[in-house]
Amino acid sequence: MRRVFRIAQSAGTTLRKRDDGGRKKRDVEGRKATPAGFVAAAVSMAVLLALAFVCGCGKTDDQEAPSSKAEKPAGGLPEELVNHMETAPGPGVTVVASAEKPAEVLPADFVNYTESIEGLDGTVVPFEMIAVPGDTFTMGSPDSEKGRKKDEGPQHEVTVGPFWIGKVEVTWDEYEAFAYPYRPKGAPWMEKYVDGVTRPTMPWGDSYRNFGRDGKPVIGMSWYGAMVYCRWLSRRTGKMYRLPTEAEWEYACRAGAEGTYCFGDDASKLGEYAWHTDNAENSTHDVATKKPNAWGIYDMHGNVSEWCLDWYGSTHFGSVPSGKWPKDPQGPESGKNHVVRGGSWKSNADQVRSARRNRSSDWWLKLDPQEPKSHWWLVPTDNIGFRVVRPLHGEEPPFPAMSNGL
Ligand SMILES: [Ca+2]
Repeated sequence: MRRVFRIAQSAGTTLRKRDDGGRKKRDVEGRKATPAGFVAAAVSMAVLLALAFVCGCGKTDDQEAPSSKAEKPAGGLPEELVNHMETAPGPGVTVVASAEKPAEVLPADFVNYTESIEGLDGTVVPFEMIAVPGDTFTMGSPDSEKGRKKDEGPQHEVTVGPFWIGKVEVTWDEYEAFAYPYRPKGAPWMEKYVDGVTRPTMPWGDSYRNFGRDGKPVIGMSWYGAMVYCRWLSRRTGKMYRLPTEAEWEYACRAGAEGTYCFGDDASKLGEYAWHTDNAENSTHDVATKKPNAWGIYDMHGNVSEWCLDWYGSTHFGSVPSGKWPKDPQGPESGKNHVVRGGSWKSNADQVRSARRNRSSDWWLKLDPQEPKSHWWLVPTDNIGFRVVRPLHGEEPPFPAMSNGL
């Protein structure tokens, strides 16, 4: 018998910068939490409560919200590298358990959280992570789906473990905290900022492509640049961040929906959820200015396409017999190009579908006048960005070899 329960509802967090001139002080206040709630679907209340108790999520609307304070991240980092973290109740994620596949018992601190890093000139740059309990879902699209490409099939069931994913695409504020933390101003930056992590050279041409900077998703970085950012963020925070696998990305995009988009099949609603070619007016847009999906994640459809961890393989979905996919599957062991997902402001309605797959392309290097080509920036990719995930389990991916950035 399949049993369904809802573990939590969304909550909001507001942050305030502390104007004390100090770069190490962060202040978070005004947190608002909505008590967790349950939705029973076709099960008895007794079964529901028992299952919720086992999973440590046994709060009702009449009870207090879960503890909002998490322990400071460990890792032996110096105080100035330990970032403030504030947590909030998790998303409205439906977890399905069965006798054959019991739901994983998630730790109590597996909840949404906001973390801050130091941005340019000592500014505080918060970013929010959404807790997504793992589950089994159907990856790919059916033959009947409008706009479907052959590489989206065959559909296959895969299981992903629990992870957090960025509520929004990585912004310029976040990426430049990594890329250019030591713009020379006569300060002794050597002692303050050198941390052993390689960083991008300046791009050729205008980084922002006349789209603007504040609130906008970072664009134009190579897959290598996105990977090294994740490595830097991991060292900076004491938590392991990486790019999402293609399976994690599609699971988070769908947010439980099996149709064409996260909101169903009705393309007439797409403008409510996505910046794409019909409404973007040839530009990226501020993140989180369209509706989120059911799990509170923004811009999975459109705005900027998003790098994934995996190599692309056009026939990869058919490479494993049905029912034999390992948990947390990844793409081919090697390849030439990496996966890009979600479509962008340049994409039409078919190209921003949940199952749509894209990949880097050799021509992305051709407009770079530099020799050798930059492995940090790809000149034509004014529509490519990324978001980070933090898996609950698993090891950090190997540091990527210096590559052509694709
Ligand atoms: Ca996107």
